[in-house]
Amino acid sequence: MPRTRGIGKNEGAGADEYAASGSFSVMGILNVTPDSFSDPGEFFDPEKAVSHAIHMLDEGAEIIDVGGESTRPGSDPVSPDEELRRVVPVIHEILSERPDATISIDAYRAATAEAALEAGATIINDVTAMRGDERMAPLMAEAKVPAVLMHMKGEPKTMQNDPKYEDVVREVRDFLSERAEAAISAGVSPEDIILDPGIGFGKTLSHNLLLLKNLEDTVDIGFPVLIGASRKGFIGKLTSEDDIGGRVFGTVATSVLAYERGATLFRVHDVRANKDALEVAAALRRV
Ligand code: PMM
Repeated sequence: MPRTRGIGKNEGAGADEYAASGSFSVMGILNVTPDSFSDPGEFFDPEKAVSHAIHMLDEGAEIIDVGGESTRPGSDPVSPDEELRRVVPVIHEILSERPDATISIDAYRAATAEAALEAGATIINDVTAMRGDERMAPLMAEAKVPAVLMHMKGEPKTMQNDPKYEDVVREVRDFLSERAEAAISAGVSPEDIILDPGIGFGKTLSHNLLLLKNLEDTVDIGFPVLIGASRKGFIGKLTSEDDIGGRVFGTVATSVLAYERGATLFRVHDVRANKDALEVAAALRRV
């Protein structure tokens, strides 16, 4: 079970209280996978994964989001055992090197999330918003840790095949409100709920832009909002940047624009660049 509650700098605070503080947290992405779109195989080796996590903590990440299954468009699921083999030792090792690190587990299977919590993770990041495994809602309720509920249309294998909405902003807002209510009915504390519009998950370029532009609609639901736009395809389209590592500048723009609209958590690959930009944006808000 989790050793600490709360996110990032605010140890002990609920997610809601954290948002009210006007601060932000950078969540560094650690994909322990051979096939994620942005860093394919780079951190599949556990030693490399741990040293990258330490690097991101040194760059100012408040949270490390550890995932063992790629959710890139077109990807296939991995077996539950394989997912566990990838993430659990890495979480143990990060915490043995940095006992104060806050670890989030990027998983939709309750068994994976539970094993990660036992290994010391203290946040659950579920891209299916509890729809991928019926045991996830009771686990979130029992574990009493912050939980990210994300919008996704369809599933990773096919989600980018011509996604359609009548009104993407309204549909994503309605979905996230409904999921937050479902979590509360299952016993999750409202203070632990974090919402995420799911940039790139069953969305075209214009869907992603509309969601970012109208992010206040997601913020107005009343929970802290996480944004995960880092290096995603729509940034490559806008900047004509095929090299995924070259999408950092576009990513930084999305972070600052999302912060201005009320997001407080930023799931990114390039911690330093995003953190510096967000520090400047936060200073402007404070003056
Ligand atoms: N994106 C990816 C994976 N997990 N979790 C949340 N909450 N939000 C996201 O946008 C998100 C996620 C896919 O991106 P990656 O392959 O770079 O990890």
